[in-house]
Amino acid sequence: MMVATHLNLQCPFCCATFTPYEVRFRCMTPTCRGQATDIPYSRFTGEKPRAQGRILIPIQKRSTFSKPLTEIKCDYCHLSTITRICPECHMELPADIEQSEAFFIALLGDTSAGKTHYLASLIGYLQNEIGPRLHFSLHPLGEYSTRRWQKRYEPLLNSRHLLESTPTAEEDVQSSYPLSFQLSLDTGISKKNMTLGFFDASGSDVHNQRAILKRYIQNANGVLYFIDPLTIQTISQQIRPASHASASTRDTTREIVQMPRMLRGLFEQEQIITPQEKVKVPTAFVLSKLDTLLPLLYPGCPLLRPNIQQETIAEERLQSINTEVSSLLGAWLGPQFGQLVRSEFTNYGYFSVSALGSNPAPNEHTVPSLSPLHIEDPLLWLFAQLQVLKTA
Ligand SMILES: Nc1nc2c(ncn2[C@@H]2O[C@H](COP(=O)(O)OP(=O)(O)OP(=O)(O)O)[C@@H](O)[C@H]2O)c(=O)[nH]1
Ligand SMILES: [Mg+2]
Ligand SMILES: [Zn+2]
Ligand SMILES: [Zn+2]
Repeated sequence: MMVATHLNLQCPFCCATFTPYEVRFRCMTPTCRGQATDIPYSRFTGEKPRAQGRILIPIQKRSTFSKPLTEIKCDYCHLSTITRICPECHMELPADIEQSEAFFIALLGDTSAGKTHYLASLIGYLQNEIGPRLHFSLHPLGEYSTRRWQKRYEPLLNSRHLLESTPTAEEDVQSSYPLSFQLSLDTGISKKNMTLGFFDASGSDVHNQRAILKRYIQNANGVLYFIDPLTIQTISQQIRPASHASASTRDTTREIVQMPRMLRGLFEQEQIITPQEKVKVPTAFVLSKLDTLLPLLYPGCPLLRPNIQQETIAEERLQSINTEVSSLLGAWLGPQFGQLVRSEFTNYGYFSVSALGSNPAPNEHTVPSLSPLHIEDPLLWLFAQLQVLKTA
């Protein structure tokens, strides 16, 4: 029998929860003869099975109320290891997992809504602009996340390459899991580490309400729901002449209006809320591709004002953006959308962002420059709701 403990740990890679007594170890001796293929690891990463360090399972004697082990001896090479791994996915756990809180954020929305470019541009902006101002640093967590980040996201920042549409979870198992970062907050006297995991869904999985959303919804501490303005007919009709042909001809206005109900349904399905309850997880409704909307905004609109560099989260500014985007969506989608959001969610906000700063020319694979607009707003709002950083 496992010794019960109040402290449950959560894997930053696969979101499994377990007690410290269930943690496993990996022998790291390069010459150890106990190496073997690791099926759970390759199932998780999608990599071909290969010989890896031996998995060591601590045996906790019944009725011993001892502390969980911090190191263990390999039964093959007899050398000690302190490398702890998740009992489910076998990924190496951060050494300070007991002290670092994890926050998972689900990026949802239809195909091409702008989720992946948003995430890439956001991380770059947090690393270079917001982090130094709010005293934190951010990096992909471990080698696995670093590889995923470098392959699927970083080309936008390094070479202004447009990114590929996210594969469905069936096409690529990685889409089922969060992309995790370590956020280190400098509190003056010490450093506070936390994990930030982003579920970047394939729009097709969201649209078809695929089973993988289960993991997203069950673990999300916050939701960023993206709305593509180019799929709202009242908008695309007004901006098409000025923008490129990429303005979609598909009118999904009706689907967008019904979306709060669909999203709420996912929470109900996972029994996170009862049919009588509203969704409590903070949810940001994000109108993407703000650059294409600029010609439609009136002079003095808060969305036209650049964000002022501040050392705190400016809640007043976020509030004025919220009011503005809410009324723009009301004008473009009709009053039903706002009404559905009010009746299905308790904690929500409206935002508008541009990940790129300009509309990419058709058939181009790169953007001439990367100048995001209001990119940090929805995340800083979520941070304030989740008390990730101190607010003003
Ligand atoms: N004008 C403009 N276009 C953008 C912006 N961000 C993304 N796009 C365009 O929208 C397309 C789709 O963006 P993605 O980020 O791949 O959309 P997604 O929501 O991740 O799509 P799926 O992965 O297929 O679900 C991109 O190829 C860009 O052409 C933006 O900030 N402004
Ligand atoms: Mg994507
Ligand atoms: Zn795991
Ligand atoms: Zn060994």
